[in-house]
Amino acid sequence: MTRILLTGFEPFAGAPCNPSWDAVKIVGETWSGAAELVTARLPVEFGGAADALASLVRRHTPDAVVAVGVAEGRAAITPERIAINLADATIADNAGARPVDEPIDVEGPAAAFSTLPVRAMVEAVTAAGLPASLSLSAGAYVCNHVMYESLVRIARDVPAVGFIHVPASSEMLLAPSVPTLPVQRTAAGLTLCLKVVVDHLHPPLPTT
Ligand code: PCA
Repeated sequence: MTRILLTGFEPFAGAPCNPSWDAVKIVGETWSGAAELVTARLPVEFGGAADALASLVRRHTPDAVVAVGVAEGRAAITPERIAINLADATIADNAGARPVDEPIDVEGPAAAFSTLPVRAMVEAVTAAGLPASLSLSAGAYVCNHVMYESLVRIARDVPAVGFIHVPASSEMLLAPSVPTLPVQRTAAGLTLCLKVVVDHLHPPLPTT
C-alpha cells in the first residue's frame, strides 16, 4: 500500500503552539484516504529537523514525504515550489543555532523543485472553498532547510517530496493584524492535498 509521511513542527519563537503540527495531528486522526499515513512532529532545529526526518524516512520507507510548517503572515495554504541552498535565520532555532548566509550543502545544487503535484493541490483546495496558492519561496529558515535536504539528500529516491506552508492560527496569540486560519480548515486543506498526492502516485483508472 502507498505510504505517506506527513510532518508538522513543534512550536518556536515563543509561540504556545504550532498550527502545522496541530493540523497534521488532526489529519492523522481523521485520515481515510487510499494510503497509509504516518505523521510525526519535527524539532525546529537546523540539522535536528533533517536528522529526525532522515530517520523517519529510513524507518517507514514512504512513497511520498510532505512536510508542513507555519508561515506567519500568510493567509493561504501554500505548497512551496522550490527550496534554496541557503540557511539565513533572523532568529535562533530551538537549539540556539542561527546560521547567517550559509549554504546548506556546499556541494549541492543552488535549488531544488518540489516533486509534489503542487498546482493540482492548490486547485483541489481552492475548489473546496479553502484559501490556497502556490508559493515561490519557503524562506531561508528551518522549513526551507528541511525541504532542501529532503529533496537533495534524505528522500531523493522518493517519488513525491515537498513542503506546504500553512497560515498561523488564533491559538498562537499573535497580533490581531496577522492573518489566521482555523486549524480544522488547515487540516481539511492538507487532507485534500494528500488525496491529490495519492492520485498522482496511482492515477485512478478512467471510467468509460
Ligand atoms: N515554520 C518555520 C520553521 C518551523 C515552522 O513551522 C519556517 O517557516 O521555517
